Amino acid sequence: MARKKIALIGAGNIGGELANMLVTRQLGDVILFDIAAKENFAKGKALDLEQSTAVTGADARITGTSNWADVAGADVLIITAGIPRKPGQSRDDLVGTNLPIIQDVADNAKKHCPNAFVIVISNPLDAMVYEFKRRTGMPGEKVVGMAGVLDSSRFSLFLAQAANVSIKDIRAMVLGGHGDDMVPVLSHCTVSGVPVQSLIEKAKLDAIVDRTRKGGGEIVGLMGTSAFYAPAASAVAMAEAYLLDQKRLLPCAAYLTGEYGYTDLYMGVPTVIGAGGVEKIIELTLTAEEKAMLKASAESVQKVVDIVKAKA
Ligand code: A3D
Repeated sequence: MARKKIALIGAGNIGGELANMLVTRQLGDVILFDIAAKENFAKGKALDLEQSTAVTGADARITGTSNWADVAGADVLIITAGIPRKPGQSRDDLVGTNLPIIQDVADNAKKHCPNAFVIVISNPLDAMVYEFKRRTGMPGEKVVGMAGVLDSSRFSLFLAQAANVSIKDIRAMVLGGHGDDMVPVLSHCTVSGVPVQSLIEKAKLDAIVDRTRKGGGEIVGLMGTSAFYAPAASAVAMAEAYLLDQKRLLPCAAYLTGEYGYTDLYMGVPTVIGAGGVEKIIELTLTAEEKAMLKASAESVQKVVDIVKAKA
């Protein structure tokens, strides 16, 4: 069987780490695409990484390019094109800069790889993935946003540290929009099936929920730019679920057509990802408090989507 083709649109911090992880896991050949002004940067990163395969033994080709023709026929497209946050900025502050970028990427993706499974990472996430789907007309099951896996990974780490248990045993999910009012779902959160509320006291849990919501900002504050290791690992988990038909249950920004009472909106919900893309959206039973938080989060997403719609 021919190797799969995975195109990374944006060869910056997340793009580079994505390429490294995808190649190390031998999930396919990788195209690192960036704008013409950064073509040599993309080519250099690709060459550096390809040279590492002599040491790691990974069988994969890595190509740096600014030519969309090289992306043609990609099986998976992961989009990080755009600018990241700086300290003091919210994700929504990026909409003015990143909207025309996502529109440019959408137009080219529609032309060159209309059958790809698309994972959008650019912020403001829920609005950017909405615009990508709207502009390309691609089916909802083939266009998802990465945020829930990352937000859940932050939530899981803080819970594992507080309970002093292995991170492997944490089952935790964050739903809703990828903003500071995201919804860490405590009612479905366990340590290998043991409800987390029975292991960690309420005040500590409240602090963990708060830290999770501000988890992206914490890293921007420390580094002056946004996170890239955990975001890349999260998107690789999604790409791998699709490429290997793993049918993993992962929280992703998915296109809603009535689920949880929302229509024509992208928001983080539990999904099953396999060879069909988003094969299923799981509707959890939420507490009244969680439902109210989800409503507030959906309203925040809708506000940014309305800005996008007005400019589109
Ligand atoms: P960065 O290292 O700046 O890389 C972005 C790359 O995109 C740069 O190399 C740009 O040249 C490139 N680019 C700009 N315009 C285009 C275009 N039209 N076509 C192709 N490439 C282009 O940023 P990063 O990798 O740290 O972050 C990328 C995006 O991901 C930002 O918008 C972040 O806010 C976002 N992000 C999202 C999450 C989520 O959980 C959703 C987490 C972390 C970062």
